[in-house]
Amino acid sequence: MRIGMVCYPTYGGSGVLATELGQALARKGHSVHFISYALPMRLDRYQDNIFYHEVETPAYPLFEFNQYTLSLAGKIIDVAKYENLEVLHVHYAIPHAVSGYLAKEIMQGSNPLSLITTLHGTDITLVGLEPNFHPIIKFALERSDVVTAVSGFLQEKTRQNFNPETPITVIPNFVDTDLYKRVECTQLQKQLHIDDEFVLMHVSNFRPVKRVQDCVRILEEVRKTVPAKLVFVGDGPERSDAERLVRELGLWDHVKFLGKQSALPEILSIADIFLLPSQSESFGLSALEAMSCEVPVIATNIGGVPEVVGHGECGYIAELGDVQRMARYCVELLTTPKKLAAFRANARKRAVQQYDIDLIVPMYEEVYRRSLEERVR
Ligand code: GMT
Repeated sequence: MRIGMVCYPTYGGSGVLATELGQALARKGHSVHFISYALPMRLDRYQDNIFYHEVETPAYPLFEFNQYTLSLAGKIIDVAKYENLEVLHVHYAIPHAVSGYLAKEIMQGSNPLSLITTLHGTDITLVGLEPNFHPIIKFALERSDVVTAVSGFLQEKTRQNFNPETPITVIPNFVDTDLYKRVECTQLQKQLHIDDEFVLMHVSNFRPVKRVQDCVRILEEVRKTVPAKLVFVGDGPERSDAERLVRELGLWDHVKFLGKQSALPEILSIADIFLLPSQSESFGLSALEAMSCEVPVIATNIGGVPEVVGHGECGYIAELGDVQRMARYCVELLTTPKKLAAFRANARKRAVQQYDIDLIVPMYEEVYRRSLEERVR
C-alpha cells in the first residue's frame, strides 16, 4: 500500500509511535511517506520505502500566526497526487485530522484517499475540549474513514467527550521487543558513577502533566532507606524547575539529567525501576518501552496506564501525587530481590505477549485494507 503518515516530529509518544509504525510498514514492503514540519525524531537513518516530505509554512506580513493547518493540507494533496497515496494515517487529531479531511475532500474524484485518524491523548482529553475546537474535532472524527484510539480508556473518553458517529477501534501502542531488550551497559554505569546504588529512571518530554518533580520527591523518600540514584532522560518545560528542586533538596549528586537521548534500550537497561507519576496519560508508551527492557514501573492510577502496567505484577499503581506510597513501593521492590526479579520477568513477558510490534502492526494493516475495500464498495 502507499501510505501517507502525518505526525508531530518532536519528542513525544504520538510521533514516536507513528515513526515506529511507518518503519515497520516499510520493512513489510509498503511505501510510507512521512509528512510533517520537521524530520520525525526517530527517523534518523535511511530506510528503503520511507520518504519524508517537509511542510513549509509561508510567511506573509499580514499573518501574525502561521497557517500550518492549511499548509499541511496542501502538502498532503501534493504528496497524495504525485505519490498516488491510497491511505492517509494521521496521528493526533489536532490539527492533523482537520488537514486530512480537507485534503481528502479536495482530492475526491481525482485521487480518493482513506483517512485513518489515531487518537493519542490530549487531543481528546484536554486540547480537543477547548470549546472552539470541540465541534471541529468531532466533525473531523466523523469524517474519518476509521478512528483508532491507543487504549480502552481513550476509546471511552472519546465516546464521552465527542460521541462521534464513527466507531472507535482500540489498537494499543506497541514496542519492538527485539530492539527494546536488556543489554549489558557497564560503560554507561561507570559514566554515571553508579556503583552499588539502585537506579530510578524517568523518560519524558518534561511537560507539566508528567509531574517530574514527583520523581525527585520519590527519590528523596527512597534514599532514606536504600541508596539510589535518579536518571532523567528527555527535556522540556519542567526541566529547569526539576533541576532547581534537586538542588534545593541537596540531591544534586544523586540525580543525572541526560537530556534527549536516542539510545533508549541501552539507557533503560541500567534502570531498576521506571517512574511515571503523570497526571494524564492515555497509554504511557515510555512505560511499555521500559517494561520491554525488564524494568518494573511505578505509576499513577491515571488514564490508560493501569491497562499497560499490571498492578502487583509488573509494577505498582498509586494515586496521583501520592509520593509517599510510590516511594514505599520502590523500597518494597528494591529490598525484596525475589520480587524485583519476578516483576522484571513479568514486565518483559507482558510487553512480548501483549504489545509486541509483530502483534500490533498487522492490526493497522487490517484497518487500512478494510477501509480501502469499503471505499471500492
Ligand atoms: O497527548 C499528548 O500529550 C501527546 C502525545 C505525545 O505526542 O506525546 O502523548 C500521548 O500519546 C502517547 C502515544 O500514544 C501516549 O503514550 C501518551 O500516554 C499520551 N499522553 C497523554 O495522554 C498525556
